[in-house]
Amino acid sequence: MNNSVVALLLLLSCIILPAVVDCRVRNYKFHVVSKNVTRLCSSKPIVTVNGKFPGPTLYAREGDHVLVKVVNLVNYNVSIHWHGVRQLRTGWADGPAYITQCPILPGQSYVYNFTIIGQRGTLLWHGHINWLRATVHGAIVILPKRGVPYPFPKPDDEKVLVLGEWWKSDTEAVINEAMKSGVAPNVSDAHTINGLPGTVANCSTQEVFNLGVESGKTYLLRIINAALNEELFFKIAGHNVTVVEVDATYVKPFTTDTIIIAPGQTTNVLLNTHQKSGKYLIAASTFMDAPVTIDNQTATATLHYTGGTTTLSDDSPMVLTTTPPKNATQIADQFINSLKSLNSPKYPAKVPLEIDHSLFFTVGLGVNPCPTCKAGNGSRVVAAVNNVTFVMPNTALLQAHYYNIKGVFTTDFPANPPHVYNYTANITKNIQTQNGTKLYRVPYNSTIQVVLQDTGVIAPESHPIHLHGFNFFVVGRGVGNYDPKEDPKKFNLEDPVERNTIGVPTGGWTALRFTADNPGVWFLHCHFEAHTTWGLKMAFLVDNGKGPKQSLVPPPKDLPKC
Ligand SMILES: *[C@@H]1O[C@H](CO)[C@@H](O)[C@H](O)[C@H]1NC(C)=O
Ligand SMILES: *[C@@H]1O[C@H](CO)[C@@H](O)[C@H](O)[C@H]1NC(C)=O
Ligand SMILES: *[C@@H]1O[C@H](CO)[C@@H](O)[C@H](O)[C@H]1NC(C)=O
Ligand SMILES: *[C@@H]1O[C@H](CO)[C@@H](O)[C@H](O)[C@H]1NC(C)=O
Ligand SMILES: *[C@@H]1O[C@H](CO)[C@@H](O)[C@H](O)[C@H]1NC(C)=O
Ligand SMILES: *[C@@H]1O[C@H](CO)[C@@H](O)[C@H](O)[C@H]1NC(C)=O
Ligand SMILES: *[C@@H]1O[C@H](CO)[C@@H](O)[C@H](O)[C@H]1NC(C)=O
Ligand SMILES: *[C@@H]1O[C@H](CO)[C@@H](O)[C@H](O)[C@H]1NC(C)=O
Ligand SMILES: *[C@@H]1O[C@H](CO)[C@@H](O)[C@H](O)[C@H]1NC(C)=O
Ligand SMILES: *[C@@H]1O[C@H](CO)[C@@H](O)[C@H](O)[C@H]1NC(C)=O
Ligand SMILES: *[C@@H]1O[C@H](CO)[C@@H](O)[C@H](O)[C@H]1NC(C)=O
Ligand SMILES: *[C@@H]1O[C@H](CO)[C@@H](O)[C@H](O)[C@H]1NC(C)=O
Ligand SMILES: [Cu+2]
Repeated sequence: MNNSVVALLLLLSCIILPAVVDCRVRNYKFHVVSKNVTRLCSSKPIVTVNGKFPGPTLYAREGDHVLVKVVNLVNYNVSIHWHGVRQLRTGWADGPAYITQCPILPGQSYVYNFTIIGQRGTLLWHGHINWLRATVHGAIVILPKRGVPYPFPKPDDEKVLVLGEWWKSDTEAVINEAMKSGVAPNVSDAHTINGLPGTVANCSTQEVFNLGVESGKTYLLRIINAALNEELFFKIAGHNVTVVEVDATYVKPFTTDTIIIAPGQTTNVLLNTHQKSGKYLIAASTFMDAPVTIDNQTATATLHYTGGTTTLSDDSPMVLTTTPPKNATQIADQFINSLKSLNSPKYPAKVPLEIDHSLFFTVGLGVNPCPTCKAGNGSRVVAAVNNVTFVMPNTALLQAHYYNIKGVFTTDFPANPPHVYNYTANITKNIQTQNGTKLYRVPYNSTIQVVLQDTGVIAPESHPIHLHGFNFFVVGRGVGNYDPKEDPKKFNLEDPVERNTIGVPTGGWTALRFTADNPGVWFLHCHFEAHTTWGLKMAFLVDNGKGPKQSLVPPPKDLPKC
């Protein structure tokens, strides 16, 4: 065969089999389609990608160019976010509806076009409009560059485990009902592991994910929390795991029997299959240390030693385990405090040491008047950052910025809350918020510190905060009110964990640092979908730099319009 034939064949196989063939350009087709799926012994139509729940895994290597053509074949507006992908200068491909793009309308399509730069590990993709991400989600696996080893023992094999939630109702109906009533939305009916809840009471069907392993091997488990509203504990009976990476950044390895993972976070662990044979329970259950109604169903799966060739007829009894109780704050804290950047010569922790913008953001709930909200007695629960409840615009913010369209947003997002008070006290007065589509604007390459402070309005509660377009370093964390004099003395500026989503502890605070080296409009929001819908969100506007490759690229021709 001559070279051009080889090149053509490679190109074709890269288009048809981007997950299997090693390509520098990965071409994916995501068809958003409705599919009837049976869970908990009843069937309902759900919105899926390519008919799969969870959706297909997107494989790429660090440095690859990724093209995903998303075709919307359902009667909902759609957009997809590549959660944690930096999207350097390609904000048009980030995905949050009305922030970086208008939705893909029914019958339309859009090609997400981005390059994976300086990242390797596990991330996730998910729907980023209304509550579609309940069923529209899947894994992103970024392999290291060819020939570059992992900074930990090479696993024999790897497996993806996507944790999620299942509703018997249509999730769009759940959130619409809650927004009408003004009160909290219904919680899910089950948790899932790779789409399956495990053995379920009052349902004869087996809906158990089976993870087949061989004895004496090392597996890399890529664990993703794709649930809408709940942080999860995850545990495997009879096995400890070694944590090696979170949010596609390497960490100093540590061993644990339980991991805690918030929605939007990913955790890679090594599992040594040191047992000889048998079946071991895998369990995922909610962590919630505030008086909030949760789905308390534990999802279960099976770790099954198959002895080489798959023989699933093993009758040995299952080795059981229980996850911590939902209020096990100490176990969660211990895990979170164990996470440190690898900070090796190859993977240094480039923590900003001089800060240009020092921000203090309260995050929490509020209550506003709502004459039509009967269930809420004439008021509705809202959420806010620095007392601003974010109002979604009708035009995407990035477009408004690029084309200089006036009246879509303002750049007066406050650097501090309007009042100083005891944030974590039981606050019952002055709990109204103000509306706004406010951005915080910074020059290219500024260094930013954000202290996120939970409030006690209604109840203190953990908030997994996600930042688009950047990774940040988690330099500090504590309970109660942040003390700007004493707490910075205890910051870890040496090897803080680097990630894209972090839980603000219930009734406490978290401090982050990042460098604004990515021009565009970047969303910051709670990854509990209920809180985001209520307005716990804002955005940063990062200006273009003056140098080459410091500007947002021009918008693609097929960018959806509002
Ligand atoms: C899916 O289920 C609904 C009922 O929930 C039914 O009306 C519809 O025909 C089913 N569609 C398919 C393709 O099976
Ligand atoms: C992807 O974007 C780059 C610029 O960032 C552009 O050169 C290229 O043509 C785009 N590819 C497609 C298929 O749109
Ligand atoms: C939410 O739960 C309530 C009480 O169980 C139920 O009446 C209502 O139908 C549920 N809403 C939806 C959209 O399923
Ligand atoms: C897990 O690690 C703990 C602490 O090191 C140890 O006590 C326990 O025996 C280990 N469990 C297993 C199943 O290896
Ligand atoms: C789970 O929640 C339900 C309803 O909220 C409650 O009745 C039940 O007692 C809870 N179960 C456990 C084990 O906490
Ligand atoms: C967790 O909840 C249980 C049952 O409600 C209670 O007995 C226990 O004291 C709580 N633990 C903590 C640490 O709050
Ligand atoms: C705030 O915005 C919401 C829509 O997001 C609207 O329903 C409400 O009336 C607004 N409140 C005020 C005081 O403007
Ligand atoms: C703030 O409120 C908390 C909870 O009520 C209380 O324990 C604490 O003493 C208060 N702090 C101050 C400075 O008043
Ligand atoms: C908060 O204060 C209100 C009013 O004083 C009281 O009804 C409520 O029980 C308190 N909540 C907590 C958790 O202390
Ligand atoms: C929040 O904003 C509302 C509306 O402007 C105001 O009434 C309230 O005092 C503010 N609350 C705080 C804690 O700043
Ligand atoms: C960004 O700022 C850092 C210092 O914080 C500096 O070392 C670096 O050269 C700057 N990069 C650009 C592209 O301006
Ligand atoms: C879909 O998006 C378009 C463009 O923003 C908007 O006009 C339309 O109302 C949206 N449709 C629904 C059902 O939300
Ligand atoms: Cu939240």
